[in-house]
Amino acid sequence: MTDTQTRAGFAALIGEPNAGKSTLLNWMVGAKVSIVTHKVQTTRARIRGVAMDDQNQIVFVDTPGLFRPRRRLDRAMVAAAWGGAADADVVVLLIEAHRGLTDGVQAILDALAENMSHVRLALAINKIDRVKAEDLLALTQKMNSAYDFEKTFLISAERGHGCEDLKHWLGEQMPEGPWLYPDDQIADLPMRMIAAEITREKLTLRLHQELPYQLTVETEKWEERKDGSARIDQIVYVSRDGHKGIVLGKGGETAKAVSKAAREELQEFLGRKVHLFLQVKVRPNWLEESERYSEMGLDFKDGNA
Ligand SMILES: Nc1nc2c(ncn2[C@@H]2O[C@H](COP(=O)(O)OP(=O)(O)OP(=O)(O)O)[C@@H](O)[C@H]2O)c(=O)[nH]1
Ligand SMILES: [Mg+2]
Repeated sequence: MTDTQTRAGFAALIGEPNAGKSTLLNWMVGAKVSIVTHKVQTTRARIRGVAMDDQNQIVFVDTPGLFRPRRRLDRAMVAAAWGGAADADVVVLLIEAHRGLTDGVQAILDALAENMSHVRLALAINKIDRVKAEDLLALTQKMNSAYDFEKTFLISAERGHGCEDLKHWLGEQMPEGPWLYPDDQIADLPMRMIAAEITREKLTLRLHQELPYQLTVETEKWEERKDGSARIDQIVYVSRDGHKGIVLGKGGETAKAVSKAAREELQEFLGRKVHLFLQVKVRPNWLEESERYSEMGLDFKDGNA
């Protein structure tokens, strides 16, 4: 009887911006469902990805990075991250091996101790490919004297090192019960949102400084065509006139390159032809508009101090 008992639950990934949470989620799911860039604050909302370990189902919850919020969007992102942790059966804190116990990590540990001491917490030291093995032992000890983690994993989310062990352990920690999603479903994000995220990733990779933070992408229209292809219309909202010019680039070059890269990835994801049309609109106040937040899957009210 125990052989057929299934388990299912939620494992939230939290950590500082850039720790590798989205990379780990994608590895666990076996597909890219959450966008990844080398820049901080890439993920904006809670994204779920479904992974199976034998008969155990783990619904991974990718969260925005935790940092000291300043603006409304920051606050909504950080609130979404803590919300993801509070609802999970197990929380995995990701830190970067080469950065160690930073002030930012310490702040997260303090907040966990204060508000979330009931939450089961595991530590994943990520990016072990960037450090020497002997440094890892010292960091493991330092982290475990700073907080009483249930378990520590040494991983490289990018290369997959240690990830199988982490998945297996999490599978065993999930509560007994029926699966929450069909076992062939990998994400619960609507396709139009995944499509917008892919375009935002390509923009973030190509644009410099603060600009990626200042823009948002929405899928405006999605049309299924008779020939099996899809026509997708998206709007890139920016807050200033000058930003529109930067997103478009000289002679529209930047927008064209972004649109090509996004279209190629979408075609691969969907397995069919895609016609992608991007439009850039200036909307000075979009960072204060509740509709923009609901499109991103964030709670506008959480952005209030
Ligand atoms: N060397 C190395 N780089 C990694 C590893 N895992 C992730 N990265 C890189 O770290 C950067 C950030 O990865 P993300 O997965 O976007 O990080 P995140 O924690 O989701 O970041 P936010 O969404 O901004 O909070 C990317 O450039 C990844 O390629 C790893 O194991 N080793
Ligand atoms: Mg992320």
